[in-house]
Amino acid sequence: MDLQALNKVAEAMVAPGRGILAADESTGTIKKRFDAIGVENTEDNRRDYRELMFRSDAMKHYVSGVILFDETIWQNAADGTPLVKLITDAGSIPGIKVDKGAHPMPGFPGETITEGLDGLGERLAKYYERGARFAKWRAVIDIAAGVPTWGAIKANAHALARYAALCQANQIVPIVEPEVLMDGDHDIDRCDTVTRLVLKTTFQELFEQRVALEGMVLKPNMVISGKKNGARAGVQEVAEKTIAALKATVPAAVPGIAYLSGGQSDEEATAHLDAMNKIGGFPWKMTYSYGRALQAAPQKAWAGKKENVAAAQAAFGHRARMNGLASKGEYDAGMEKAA
Ligand code: 5MM
Repeated sequence: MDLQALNKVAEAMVAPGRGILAADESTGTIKKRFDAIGVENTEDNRRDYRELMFRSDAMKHYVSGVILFDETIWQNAADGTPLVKLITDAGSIPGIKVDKGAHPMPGFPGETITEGLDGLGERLAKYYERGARFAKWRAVIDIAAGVPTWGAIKANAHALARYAALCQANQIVPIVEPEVLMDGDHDIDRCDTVTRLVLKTTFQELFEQRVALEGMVLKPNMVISGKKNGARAGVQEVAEKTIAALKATVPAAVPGIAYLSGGQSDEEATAHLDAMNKIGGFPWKMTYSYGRALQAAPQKAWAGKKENVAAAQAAFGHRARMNGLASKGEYDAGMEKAA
């Protein structure tokens, strides 16, 4: 393992002003997104949609890396150019989602364990050959009555650490994503407690599996109220509590934090990232690795029609620019209206 080279990639992924586009929706998840805009979930439509983002100007300025799904990394654009080449030509880094999804965890009702470790070394070597320089694995931790349990947190953290070690052995930077869901009715303090335990456990497992922290990127949830909570915390409280939780659990050797949006609205996700960077005083770069919060607007603008490609690229460019500014603490909500 060449740690210096891994660190260089990790630093580039979280470079100020840029962030990561999470375009790694599996076929089932992209179907849900396409259903919402009345688009048939065919291989060509998935390709056309992703191609329009990868060809957009925003890629050159605000997108440090793209997380791809297995189908996409092997796909060519309509003119035969590999989609991976469109990404590298834009100066962005191709990445790959390598987990095989969160599955019900036997003996732990209501909880999941992320699978995909078998044969992962060989898969990583093939992805590296195709151009991937980072990977992603997502563990899913729900909050509900009696959940999460210690057993599920520990098993998911262990799998994340095994995955991260395999990535580094194959010269690929692991994005470590332990996502505490915001789907429930819990308050922000419950999210705070669970997030701290999950992060603490994850870093203990990373240590035990000898993962070099300088060669990874953390993709956590923010500390935030559940979506169904009647009295959701405001932007400043989310920013302060997220920074405090991370300072207490994430070692300074990690180059950067790239947050997931987790179901926040576009503007909420941008405002939270911006508020954290305005506060500052932490040892890591903080940026975005958004899926829904970057893509909801372009999907709506595109609606599967060729004549809407420019409008979709503009919508994507706007969100990417807003988040790029937020990664430097230079965003202002007024910019949304102005645009
Ligand atoms: C883009 O969505 C990714 C997951 O797709 P699957 O559910 O099909 O595996 C997801 O892992 C994503 O990368 C992160 O959760 C962040 O996305 P959001 O939408 O939360 O920012």
